[in-house]
Amino acid sequence: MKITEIRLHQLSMKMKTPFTTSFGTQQDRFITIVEAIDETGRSGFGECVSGEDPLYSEEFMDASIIAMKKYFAPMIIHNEIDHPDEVWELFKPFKRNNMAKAAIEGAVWDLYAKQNDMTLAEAIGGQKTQVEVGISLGLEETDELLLEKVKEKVDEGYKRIKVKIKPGRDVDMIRRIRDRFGDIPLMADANSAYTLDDIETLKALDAFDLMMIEQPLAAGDLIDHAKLQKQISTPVCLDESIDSYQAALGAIELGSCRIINVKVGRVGGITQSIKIHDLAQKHDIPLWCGGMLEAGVGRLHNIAITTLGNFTLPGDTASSSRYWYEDIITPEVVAKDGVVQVSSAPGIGAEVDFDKMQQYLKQTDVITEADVPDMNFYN
Ligand code: OSB
Ligand code: MG
Repeated sequence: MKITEIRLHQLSMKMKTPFTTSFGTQQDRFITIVEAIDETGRSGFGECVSGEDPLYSEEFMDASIIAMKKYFAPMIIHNEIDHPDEVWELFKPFKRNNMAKAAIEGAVWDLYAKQNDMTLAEAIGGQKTQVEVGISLGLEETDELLLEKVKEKVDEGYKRIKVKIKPGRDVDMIRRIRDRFGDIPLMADANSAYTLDDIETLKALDAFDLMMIEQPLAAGDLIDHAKLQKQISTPVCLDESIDSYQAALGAIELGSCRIINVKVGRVGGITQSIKIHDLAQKHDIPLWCGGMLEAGVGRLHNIAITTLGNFTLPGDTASSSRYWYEDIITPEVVAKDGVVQVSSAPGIGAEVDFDKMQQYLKQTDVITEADVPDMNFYN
């Protein structure tokens, strides 16, 4: 395929409610929608999930936009591609910047699927026609407020409830949720807020039969996570730590986790996600798809990857309306009783609605052949 133009639509979207994790609170979400256009004028879409600031990981949106404009978009325009798996190889000279790489690669995957009249799920080899989803609830000012949110989401039928924890907002808060809601499928996400010095707190969480504890320790701490997993019965799930296929391999070999949260952006795209999927499957490590407070395009990519067989646990991809007053796609993503139907329309399965997107649009950068720099790594 020949991609002649890439557009970077930069959006500022306000979430319905603020979202608080152990690393901060956010309500404004800056999102870049990547549109890759082929010579017939057909468009494929990807979404860059980088945060506004480098708090979740080292990537942040301003840097991702530069990386896409300067390196990844020109590289795609300069090269003819037969299959989206080639994109990761093309990008290889450039280190990391996984969320920027994944956003461009995602647009190529969508375009490839549309050119071949397939759904994105079919293009990546997924079989499911519907996927199960849970919900991720941020920290609230008080436990009472969180309990109200949990009630609302249990009533809406989400397949599991994930709550954020941090030191001081952990054992008692989880106990209150268990006391109130009995044996609902419940898990906790620490976003790296603990160290092995907190072992007694982490052991205390074993009493609550959590499905898993997500990323208790820092991203680089595969060895400490392995030590922790030996001392607690709750399965450790890694999120931030799994930033590559190699990291997944390391975590599995060291016993750092029993479950992996796959985020397409964090690992550098769909091709890498499939590689990690196949590795985890071989080692009986179940997967689920994590969320990054995505707009509709990213949400649809998440659904597509979840159709792969080893995504056996409910992911974070809740309804568009849980985040946005109006999403940028038609139709929006809807979870009913914790189940999202996989669209049978080609590619991501919904239209990017430019009328709806207009209200959020701050800037569109257009990259064409004229923007391909004369540098030897482009050969
Ligand atoms: O750790 O999973 C996380 C949001 C932003 C950054 C990191 C995380 C999250 C979430 C929200 O938990 C998931 C979602 O609903 O999109
Ligand atoms: Mg997480």
